[in-house]
Amino acid sequence: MKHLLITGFEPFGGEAVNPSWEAVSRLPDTLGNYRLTKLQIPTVFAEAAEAILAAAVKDAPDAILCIGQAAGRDAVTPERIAVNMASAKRPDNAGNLPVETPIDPAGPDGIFSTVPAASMAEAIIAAGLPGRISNTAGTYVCNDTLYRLLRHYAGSDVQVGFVHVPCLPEQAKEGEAAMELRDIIAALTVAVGVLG
Ligand code: PCA
Repeated sequence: MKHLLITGFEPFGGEAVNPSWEAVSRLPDTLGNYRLTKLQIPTVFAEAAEAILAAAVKDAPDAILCIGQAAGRDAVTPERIAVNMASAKRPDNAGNLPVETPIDPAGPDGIFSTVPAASMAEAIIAAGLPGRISNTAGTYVCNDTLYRLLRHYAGSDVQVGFVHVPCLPEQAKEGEAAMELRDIIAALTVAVGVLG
């Protein structure tokens, strides 16, 4: 059986919950070919990726899938690419506020995810759930985490991916998109099923 390290973020921006961890923490311990290790990570630039790499050293995963909240999105969105840019509009949970800062001055401008993001989106849609490929993970902590992991695992067999999920109904402001927790869990289950 293969091993998947799957992560969700702690709440940030004054929220009480983060749907990514609410969903990840409720996934079963095995899914398809994979045994799952679930990890909650800090919403802090660089530290989130460091926490994942520390966990990965202990129990070498075959794949790493990070899940994050994307307020305003109306679908579960596998990310195609991470960009070498950190630019925040609000401080992270440690007070960091990078503006127009390269994540790694020696790194490439962008790095494609190494999971089949487009197939994941198609599978979510085929399951009757809202799904869509995303071509930007933003320039906040989620993109930073994906970029650092992809850079670390470049050229290795470890697959690295990221899926953004909508807010929960209790978080969404008037008129803002949201998705029920059970649907987010179902979509993530489908996404994991697409991993080889
Ligand atoms: N979403 C933020 C960081 C943590 C999270 O869940 C982001 O999209 O960068």
